[in-house]
Order: sequence, then structure tokens, then C-alpha cells
Amino acid sequence: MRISEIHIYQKDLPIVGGPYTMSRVTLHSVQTTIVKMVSDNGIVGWGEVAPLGPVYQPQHASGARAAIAEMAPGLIGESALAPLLLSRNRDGLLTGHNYAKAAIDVALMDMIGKHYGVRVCDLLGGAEQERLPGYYATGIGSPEEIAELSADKVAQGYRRIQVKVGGRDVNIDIAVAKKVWEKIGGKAQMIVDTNRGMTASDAMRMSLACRDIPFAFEQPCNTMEEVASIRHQISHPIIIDENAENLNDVLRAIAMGVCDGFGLKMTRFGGLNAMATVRDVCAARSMPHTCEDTWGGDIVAAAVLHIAATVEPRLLEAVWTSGSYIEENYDPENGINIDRGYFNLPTGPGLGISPDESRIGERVESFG
Ligand code: 0XW
Ligand code: MG
Repeated sequence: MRISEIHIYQKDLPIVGGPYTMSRVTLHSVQTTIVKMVSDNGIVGWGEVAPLGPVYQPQHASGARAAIAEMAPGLIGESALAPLLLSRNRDGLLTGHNYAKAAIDVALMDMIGKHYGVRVCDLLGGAEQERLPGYYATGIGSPEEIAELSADKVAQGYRRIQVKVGGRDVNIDIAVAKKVWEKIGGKAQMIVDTNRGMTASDAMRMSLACRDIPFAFEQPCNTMEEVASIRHQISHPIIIDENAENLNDVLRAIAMGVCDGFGLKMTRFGGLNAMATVRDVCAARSMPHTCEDTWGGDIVAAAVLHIAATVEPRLLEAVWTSGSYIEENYDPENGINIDRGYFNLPTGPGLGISPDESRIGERVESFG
């Protein structure tokens, strides 16, 4: 089986109930890129990548499309059954741009699964569980607003709440954490995520002021070195998210002993196969982690669920998808939706979803 066509779609995803606010960025809409890959025997594989705007990470939507267009001509005619060889082929066509390469990798795994009649999780080693815990990420807000929202989400079944802070007077963030814990303490795990938004001194001040609240501190500072500088001065476990841009960063963070876990975004590493390697490195060092991505619809969500299903349950912190903020599923029948705080792993071959082409935006470029 060989790749015969690659089509690129562009779609704006307005944020339902938005804007989505974090310490460095406020978003009203996110642009996603969808890849449709067709084999010479007519099998279709779907991929997707949706950077969280141009500021969250060194990624952006038009960059993803340009990178995919740069590689596409060199992928036509290549085997559609050899993900490792195709990954090396992509690296020979374009250096870096893992996020864009991820869309190709996901489409390929969808195609391979459909060819053999197995699910993507089976191709990635097998599913440990079919029902996966989700988590809810609040935006930046007032103590009362975020505490009420967190309590509401716990009542809906979530057992992990990520509270966004940073980019403002740290005293307000401290007040938010205390108010939220009053509401959800003992009922759910609490994560405080600054999205690179605090100085080392503010992060230390927040940890000291909240030393009686057992939250995990996610990406407390901008760089891994700044996080390392507070690592032994705070009383909260540390999660690295944005600083884990590739496998080497994960290895460096583990070697530096700078964190107690990771927020792992599938597209950031280059796709499902690359993320499976990171999964195994984390397992070797008993490093818990989430499985998630920046944004995206059913295709990204399904891909994240399939890799999450293969993680040892003791190490899978939770799964995050942006489904709660998106108007409609790409697949009206088997779209990915959270159910009382948990996701059900798709059952069909490949990703287990069939996007309706009327729901995936405008086709902007085709190859093959
Ligand atoms: C909560 N998320 C997974 C959603 C947004 O992409 C940001 C991200 C995070 O943890 O920073
Ligand atoms: Mg994060």
C-alpha cells in the first residue's frame, strides 16, 4: 500500500463559551489543519494539528500548512505501511516542525489501522483501558469565579481540575488556589498551571503561601533552568509541559531531576509514534504524565485517546481534549465527547472516527 494523495484542509474553531485565557494568551478562535491521506488502494487516513495560537509554543497554523506542503510531494508514492521509514523520510524533507509532521503521522496510523482492521491503540502496543479519565482546565479568573467553575466540573464527574494562573499579581493567584481548594479539596486532584507565566520568586511565593494545599505546580516558570532553580525550594510537585518540546527535552528534564511528571502534547513530539517513545521513557523512570494536545477536533482527540489507552494506568494522570470548547464533532456518529469526566476509547479500526467532509473546513491544497 502506498500514499497516493495528500489533501490539506483549513478550519477555524471558534471557542464556545470563550475566550480561552492563559497567562500569555487569550484566544477567541483556534485555526486547525486537517490532513486527508489516500492510499493507492483507496484507504483514507485522517490527521490534524491545531497550534494554540502563535504564542503558546513556537508553532502556528499557517506554519503547519506550509510545512506539510513542503513535505507532501516527497511523501507521494512512499509506503503507507512503514511509519518509522516515513518518519525518517519526513526528516529528510524538512528539519524540525514536529507539530506539522504529527498530522502526517496520525493520518498514516489511521490508514494502517484501517488496512489491517485494528485500532491505532493496538498498533501502539495495546489498550490497558477503554475508559479514560479526563481533566478540566479553567481559564484565568477571579477566586470566586474559578472556585465555582471548579466545583461545578467536579460535580459533573471530573476528578482533576487544572487552574490557570500567572501573568498578574501573584496574590490574586494565591487567592484563587485557596478558594478553589476550599471547594474541591478531597474531591479532586488540583493542578496549578502558570503556562510559563511566573517568575521564580513569584512561584516560590505562591508555593509558600499555599504549602497546605496539595496541588501540583505545572510549568511554573518560563524555562527549564528557572524551574530547576526553584525545584528544591518549593513544597509542591512540578509538572513540565511547554518546556518538553521533544524527546531530548524530556530526557534532559529527567536527567536534571527538575520535575515529577509531564504534560505531554502528542503533536509537539511529532505524532503518535514519537509520543509512544516518550511514553516508554517516562515508564522507565516512573514519570506520570497526561496525554493531551494543544487544540483540535475529533481527529486530534481520537489520536490522544489511543495513545493514552496504552499508558500504564499508574502513570496516566489524565487526558485533555478541547472538545468542550468546539461547536460540533467532525464525526456526527462517533465523535469524541467526554462523559461524566471520562472518555470512551473509540471502537472502530484506525482512529475509529469518520469525519464528515462537510464539517472539516476548506480544502486549501492537494498533492498526488
Ligand atoms: C490545558 N491544556 C492541555 C489545554 C491548552 O492546550 C493548554 C494546555 C496546558 O496544560 O497548558
Ligand atoms: Mg499546561
